[in-house]
Amino acid sequence: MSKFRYSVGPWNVAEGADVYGPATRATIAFAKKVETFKRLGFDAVQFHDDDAVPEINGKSAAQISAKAKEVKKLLDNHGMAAEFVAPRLWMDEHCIDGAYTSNSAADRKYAIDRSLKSIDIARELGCDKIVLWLAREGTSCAESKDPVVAIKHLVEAVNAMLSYDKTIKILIEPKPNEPVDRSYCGTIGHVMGVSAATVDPTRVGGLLESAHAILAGLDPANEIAFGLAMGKLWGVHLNDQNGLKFDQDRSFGVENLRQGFNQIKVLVENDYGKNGEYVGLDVKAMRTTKDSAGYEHLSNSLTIAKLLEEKALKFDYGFQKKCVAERNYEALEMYVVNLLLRG
Ligand code: GLO
Ligand code: MG
Repeated sequence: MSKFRYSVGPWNVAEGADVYGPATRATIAFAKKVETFKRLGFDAVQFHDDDAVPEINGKSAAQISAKAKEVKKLLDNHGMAAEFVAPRLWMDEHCIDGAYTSNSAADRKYAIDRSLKSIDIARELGCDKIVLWLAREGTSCAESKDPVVAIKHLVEAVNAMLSYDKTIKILIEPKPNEPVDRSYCGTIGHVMGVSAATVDPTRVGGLLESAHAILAGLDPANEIAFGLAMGKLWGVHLNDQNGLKFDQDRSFGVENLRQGFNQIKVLVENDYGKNGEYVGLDVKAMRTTKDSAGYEHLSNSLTIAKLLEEKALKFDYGFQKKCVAERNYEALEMYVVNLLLRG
C-alpha cells in the first residue's frame, strides 16, 4: 500500500509525434483517459488550461466557467480530483518570444490575463494550485532580452496572480533549457529566489521534474530535498532522462534506478504528501509504442515508484548510521546496490 497519491496529465497519453515524424497512435478522448487513469490507480488529473477549456482565447468568462464545470462533473463521476492548472502559454501566437518575459508589453499582458483565466478554471475544478512551466521564458539569442528586466517581469507576473486570488498557490516548474536555449529559471534554487522576491513568498513554491534536474546537470533527489528543506515542494514530476540531450520524459526509474530510489526515499523520509501533495508522473510513451500499449509507460512508472517505495521503507538506517560512524561509504554504497538488486 503506497503512502502516496499519484497524478497524471492528459498529455501523458499522446499520439507519439515528434519533431521528425507524425503521430503513430490514435487519439484517445479525454473522458476515456480519465477513466483509464482511475483504473490504473491514479487519484488526480493535472490540467493545462486548454485541456480543461479548449479554444480558451475565444471564450467569455461565463463560457470558460461553464466548460470547467462540465469537466469537474466528469472528474467527480470518476472519483478523481484536479491537482493543478497550468496555462499553456508556449503554444500561443502571443508568446512566440516568451510570455511573462516577452519583449512585447501587449504579449506580456496577454500572458498575465490568460494566467488569471487559469486561476478561474482551477477554482471551478476545485483546486488551489497553478503550475508555471516557464517554457519560453529565456532566450535562444542571448542579446535579444535584458535578462535582469525579464526576471523582474516574471516576478511581476507572479505578483499579479497572487493579488488576483488571495489563496491561490503558484508552483514554478524549473527547466534549464528546451524549447529556449537559456531559461531564466533553471533549478529549484532559482524558483526559491523568485518566490522570495514576490509579494507573498508563502504562496510561491516549486514543482520539481526529475528530467529537468538531470538536464541542469543536477541530482533530482537533491533538488527535491532543497524544495522540501524550504517547505516549498508542492509538486513533483517524476520521470527519467538519459543524460544531457532533449527532454525525454522516460518512464520513472528506467534509466537511473538508484537516482529514482533516492527521489522516492527523500519523499518518504519527509512525509511528502502530508498536506495533500500528489506524486505526479510526467512520462511519455516511446514513439514505437503501439496503441495496445499506450498506457504502459504510466503503469510501469507507477509500479516502479511503488517498488522503490518498498525499498525505501526497507532501508536499514541502523546500518547507515554504523557506516557513517566508521566513514565507510564503500560499504554503504554496496548496501544500497544490494538492496536494489537483491532485496
Ligand atoms: C515539459 C514539462 C511539461 C509540463 C506540463 C505542465 O518539459 O515537463 O510537461 O510539466 O506542461 O505545465
Ligand atoms: Mg513536467
